[in-house]
Amino acid sequence: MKKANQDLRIISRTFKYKAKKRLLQPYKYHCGTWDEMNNLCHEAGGQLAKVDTDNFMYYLIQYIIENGLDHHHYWIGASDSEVEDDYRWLDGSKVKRGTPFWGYYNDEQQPTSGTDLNCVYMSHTNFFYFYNYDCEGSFPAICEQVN
Ligand SMILES: [Ca+2]
Repeated sequence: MKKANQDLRIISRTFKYKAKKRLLQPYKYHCGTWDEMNNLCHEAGGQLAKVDTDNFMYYLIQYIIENGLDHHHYWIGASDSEVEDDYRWLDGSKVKRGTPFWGYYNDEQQPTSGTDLNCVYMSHTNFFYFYNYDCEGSFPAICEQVN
């Protein structure tokens, strides 16, 4: 229960942030590489979102759908650019593997290995599960306020 409250606080904080037009955003109209979008988040006082709990992911996806933002993939703040196959959030913490975070592709659960696939997005064509992809791909992003 404590955990749930914590996640709700994150959500309400990001809602407040958006109200100030500074945002948590689904950046619906801006697309860019993972680095470009993280820079855009920085300019807004945040960073690419850390989607590290199932509960936060649930409310985030609900928010995306309720606001009609569900027609895009979104970069989030996870990558294995530093060490192949060792996915980390921007604060250096480990990205959990498996269900309920990662999607399914070609008979395998993501992420698939490959130094050409180092950045993570949430897939609108697959219920916003995580997929890894070329960091030079062009997607909108979900930014999160940084304390
Ligand atoms: Ca990789």
